Amino acid sequence: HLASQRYIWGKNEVVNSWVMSKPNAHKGDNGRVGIIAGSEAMPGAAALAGSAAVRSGAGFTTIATVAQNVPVIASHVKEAMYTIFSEKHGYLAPTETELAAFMDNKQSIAVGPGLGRTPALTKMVAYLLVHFKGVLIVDADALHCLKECGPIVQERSAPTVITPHPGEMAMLIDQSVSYVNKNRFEVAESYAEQYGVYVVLKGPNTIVAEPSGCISVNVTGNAGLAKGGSGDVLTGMVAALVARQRIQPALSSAVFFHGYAADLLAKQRHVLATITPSDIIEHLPEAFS
Ligand code: NPW
Ligand code: AMP
Ligand code: MG
Repeated sequence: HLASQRYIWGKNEVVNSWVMSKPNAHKGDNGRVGIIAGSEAMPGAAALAGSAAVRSGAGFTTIATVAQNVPVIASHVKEAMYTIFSEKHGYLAPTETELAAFMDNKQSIAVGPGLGRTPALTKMVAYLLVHFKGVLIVDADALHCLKECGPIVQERSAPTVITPHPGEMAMLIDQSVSYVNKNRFEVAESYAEQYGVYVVLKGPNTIVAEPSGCISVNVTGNAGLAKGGSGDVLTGMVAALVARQRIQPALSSAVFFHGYAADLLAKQRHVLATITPSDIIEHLPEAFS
């Protein structure tokens, strides 16, 4: 059956639903966020996601990555803490003990940016799906493990969010990218309902589909976001917002602000190709204001 409700998530919806941090809040109240990201060849994805989480208000951000990445990432994301996971050939291969310790106390964990696709990643995603009780955000390479994870996706009782671009969505449903692009509402809605997950189907006019069938459509963003790393930034923002607000509106608002920062930059720059994902993070304060 088709969605009971479809709506545009615009500026009024964002402003009216926004939950301000309490004046007497301490860092623990602002959310403990985990980011599992990066491999030897892709430290930038972890830096972008971690930096975006910090800039979006996460009280504590901890990045789990390979040891050799920590100095380079930490020089960009000074506010984050770091967990070094075991690795194999430059890719993360954590033990269950390492994963269990990392999950402890976190309201949200994002897994995927820059991890590469390895058998160890499938084990890691399966472990998180079964054992993590907070909001799990599955992005990028981690999305490629979901089909192999089977029924544990549906069986999970804590919330799961997936953030595929159209290429990743096509892979998940064994269809072509053009099929996804022609049927965006139906694809997002039916996946969300079938698997009981929140689907953030990216691309111009990103859609957020809830397991209940509700769908919101984003109206911000522009082609300045069409650059490697934009999605990694969004993942960090989503992880931060869901850690301290209700999952919806947090998802729709994260998508709104990501695009709104790009729109602010577009007004200043005119040449969209000069916008970078790092610029998006720098313009988040202006966008949030
Ligand atoms: P084509 O060939 O472009 O037409 P992949 P990925 C297709 C990390 N990154 N948007 C596309 O088709 C990520 O976090 C690290 C996008 C192609 O076949 C991941 O870990 C960075 N793609 C890893 O790289 C910065 C679309 O889907 C495939 C599409 C791989 O992620 C970059 C691409 O998907 C990057 O974020 C659409 N609208 N429509 C870093 N600095 O460390 C169709 N496609 O192979 O999963 O590649 O998204 O780059
Ligand atoms: P990813 O492909 O994972 O790096 O994610 C790309 C991000 O940039 C998503 O949030 C997309 O919605 C956004 N994006 C990419 N291209 C465009 C575009 N032409 N217009 C609006 N948003 C875009
Ligand atoms: Mg991506």
